[in-house]
Amino acid sequence: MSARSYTFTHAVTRKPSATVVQGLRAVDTGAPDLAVFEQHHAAYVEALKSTGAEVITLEPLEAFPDSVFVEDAALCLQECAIAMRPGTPSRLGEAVVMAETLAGIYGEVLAIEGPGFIDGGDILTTEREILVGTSARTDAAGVEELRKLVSRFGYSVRELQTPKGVLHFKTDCSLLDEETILSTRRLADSGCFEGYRVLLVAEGEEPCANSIRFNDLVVMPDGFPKTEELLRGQGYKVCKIGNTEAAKLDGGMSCLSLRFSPHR
Ligand code: CIR
Repeated sequence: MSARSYTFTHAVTRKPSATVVQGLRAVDTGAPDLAVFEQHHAAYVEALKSTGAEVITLEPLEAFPDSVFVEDAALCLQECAIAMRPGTPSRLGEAVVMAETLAGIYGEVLAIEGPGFIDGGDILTTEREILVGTSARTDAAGVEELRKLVSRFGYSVRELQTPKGVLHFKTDCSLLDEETILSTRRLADSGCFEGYRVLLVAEGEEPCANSIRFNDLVVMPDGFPKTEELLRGQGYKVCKIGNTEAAKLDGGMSCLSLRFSPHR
């Protein structure tokens, strides 16, 4: 049987909207260039498609500047899709819109109702468990509500802490295979990946910790040659995608898609 944590038949993405220039950012390094963002996004979609997956690309949502980062709006598992409750006011409505899209695929969509908050970017689903980092966007009540929803399907949820000053848990780590996690040193040093094989991103290349394993590919941002070499040396098939524009809004490879294989 193939690994459910990185074998996917489907992905959902959303094109960046013109309002993406107003997207949230921790540090202002200038607005993203929409045309370049669109090119990067198209290359990303093509990479996912090249693995044989069906990629649904939704039209831009002008009312939500950060809606290109679809990952935060939902968690998709084989058994169910769950609309998240994003922990920043300007993004709450994205989950409602995404729930409608996912209902068309899964039939029914569960939802985090609150009072807690949880962003998809704080959730790393591995073969054996679901890791959730509390952060400025995700709180303990959100994690507890998720735990209750997924326990009926046999998933165990482990609450961890996203490092201070880091937007999301997955800003600093990615799943590479059943037993391997790519991580920054600052996150791995917390001991949260005990029992996993951990590959550390090269010093100075921390932003590429946000990569994704999607079927046979490891999709990583362009411009991190030492980590790329490490991954290739370990036998992974690497695909590089430009990420300069999403990075201005603290976004990366995981943020740009929801990845799943629905069991209908
Ligand atoms: C935000 O601050 O919400 C967006 N500018 C970036 C979201 C990145 N998403 C992710 O890490 N999953």
